[in-house]
Order: sequence, then structure tokens, then C-alpha cells
Amino acid sequence: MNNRLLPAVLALVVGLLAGFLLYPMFAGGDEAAPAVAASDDADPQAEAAPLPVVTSRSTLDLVRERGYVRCGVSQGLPGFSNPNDSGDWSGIDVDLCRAVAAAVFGDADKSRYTPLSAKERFTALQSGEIDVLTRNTTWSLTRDTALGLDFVGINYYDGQGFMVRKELGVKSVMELDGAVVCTNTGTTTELNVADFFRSNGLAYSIVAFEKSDEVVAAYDAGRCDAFTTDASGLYSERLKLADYNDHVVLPEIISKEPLGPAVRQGDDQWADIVRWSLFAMVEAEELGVTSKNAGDMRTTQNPAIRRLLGVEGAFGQNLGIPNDWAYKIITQVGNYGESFERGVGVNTPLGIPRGLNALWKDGGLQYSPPVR
Ligand SMILES: N[C@@H](CCC(=O)N[C@@H](CS)C(=O)NCC(=O)O)C(=O)O
Repeated sequence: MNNRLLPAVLALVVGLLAGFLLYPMFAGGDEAAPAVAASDDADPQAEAAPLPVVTSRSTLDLVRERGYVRCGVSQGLPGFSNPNDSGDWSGIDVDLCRAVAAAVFGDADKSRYTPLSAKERFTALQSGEIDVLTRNTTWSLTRDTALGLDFVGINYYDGQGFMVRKELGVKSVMELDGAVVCTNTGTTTELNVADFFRSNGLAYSIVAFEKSDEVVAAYDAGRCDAFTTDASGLYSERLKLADYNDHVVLPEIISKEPLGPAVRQGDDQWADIVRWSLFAMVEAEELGVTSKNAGDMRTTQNPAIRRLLGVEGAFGQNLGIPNDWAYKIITQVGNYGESFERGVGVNTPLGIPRGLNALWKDGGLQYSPPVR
């Protein structure tokens, strides 16, 4: 054999063998798949080898065959993903999952939810237990490259903040020298705390739990001086405190936390479907298309709206789904602004202003590439 071809042939043989052995882990079927070790992000220096993704069947095929989309969500973060007493989930991360179901099936209700702790979430996606992770998860380089996953958008631009008891009289994080800080394990939060306190020459100790309710309980019981997480999480978790008027959120934001959906790496079509389901919601808001007026808008002469609603063109077909995919998302879930206001906006208990999550034309960062 030509010596120059030998390495290529060997690589092919090894690749095929690895594919054969690893297929069951990534096939995404309903059968219990062996868990694949996920970095819990606790050590940013940890070497994490890229995980090969070997699928013979597309996620879209598997989802269609099953009849519903499986989304990984938080264990209960009001406004983002939270179950009510009847077990029905709601929030902006749930809306994103419902949007994917509406795009694929024309029915947002064809979606199911798996509550996951921060630590469990990546393994659940890698092993095929879920089809998409829609769980206040920060897009970082390590997560995007070393875990066999792909982040496909940002549905909430966030940053990390701190909350303290008012009676401490603390006005700034710079006054937290020597503080005991409560947070969640397996999060970027833990890593940022270490960076922040070290780089500012401040001493600290951390009390971390896997479950958020444990973190909240520990903070509420006075086991720590400060509670730190994504600012969105502070808005949400403080509703669980005995009396949230006794607490104050400090003004500093110490990190960038772009929260968005992730899928398994290597299935571009599925990544496109999730990415464009989010974009369709943002584009609809920009074009003034809402859940209420989308039906009437189908007769508009505005070409951008006609394309979005599937009246013109075959944009759904290019994604492998029906051409009225975005119409179904908008009528059943709403546009991005409607979802934001319903889940976390100023008129909800969370009371979050749009801020960075306003549309680009209103000074925010939410922006969809054109549907054309
Ligand atoms: N965005 C950060 C933090 C995510 C996180 O797990 N935050 C906690 C605190 S807000 C949480 O989601 N709690 C709700 C839960 O675990 O169900 C990350 O991706 O690491």
C-alpha cells in the first residue's frame, strides 16, 4: 500500500470502530443510555477531550418518531422554567422548547420536560436523554467545544450578581472581604466567584450545593453572608425567601452570562431548527407580529412578514419542517417580547426590565438574522 495513504486508512478504520462502539451512547433513543462523564465545570483547567458524536439517525427523525420534543430544564426557576401544582411547566426557557415543538409538529404541546440540576444537565444532553437543553445555561468556550455540545443562540443576556441581607449594611461587592458565599455546584457562578475574589485580593469561603433550593435555604438560614448567581436567578430565587424585602441585590455584575439553548454537536439540521425557532420569535417581535395578529398578518403585503409566516418562500422546507413553522410558533407561543413579558417582565413577580434583552433597534442585544 502507498505509505502516504496508510495513516488515512488507519484513521478511517479507528473512526468506524469508535462509531460502532459509541453509537448506543449517542443514538438518543428512549432506551436507557449509558451516562457519559460530563465536566461539571468546577475546574476550568481540566482537560476535557472532545466527545465524538456518532449518530446514524437525525435528532429530527427520532423526535418525529417519538411524537414529542424532550427538553432539559431547571428544577424550578420561576419565570424561566417552573412547574405549577398540576405539573405544567412555564417560563421563557419552556417557551423556547414549546417553540421547537410548534416548529416541528405544529403543536407546542408536543414537548416534555426533564428537570435537571446544573451538574446533571450536560450528561443528559450527551447521553440522548433530552433533545435540547433549555435551562438558563451559560454559553462558554469549554462547554461549546469540549463536551460534544453546540450552543445555538442566546435567549437571555445575563451577568452574575450578589444578594445580601439588608441588615449587613453592605453596599458593594468590594465590601465582601472574608464573606461566606452561597452558590450552586457545577456552574459558571462558582468559577466567577473564584476569579472575582482572587483578582480583587478579597478573602472568601464558599458554601455550595447541587440543588438550588438547598442554596436558598442555607442563605435564608443565615449560613452565608451573600448569595450569588445569575442576576436573573437572583430575581427568581429571592421570591423563595421568607421575606425578600430583607435582602438587597448589590449593584455590581461581575461576569457575562449569555444563557441559551444547547444541542448535541454534529447534528446541524437539529441545531438549525432550534436556532431558527428562537430567531423566529425575535424576528416576529421586530416585525410587530404577535400571537394575536399573526393570523391577519398572513394577508399583509410586507414581504419580510410574508416570508416569516410561510406565505411566501420555502424556508421551513430548507429546515426540514413545514413552511408555516414560524406561524405556528408565533400563534402558539408568541413572539420573543410576549414570552419575555409573560415569564419575567416588569408586570410579573420577577419584574425584570428588558435591558440587554431589548431588541437591537431599542438599544438591546436581541437580533435575528433575516428570514430570506
Ligand atoms: N448560568 C449558570 C448558572 C446556572 C444555574 O444552575 N443556576 C442555578 C441558580 S439560579 C439554577 O439554575 N437553579 C435552578 C435549578 O437548579 O433548578 C451556568 O450555566 O452555570
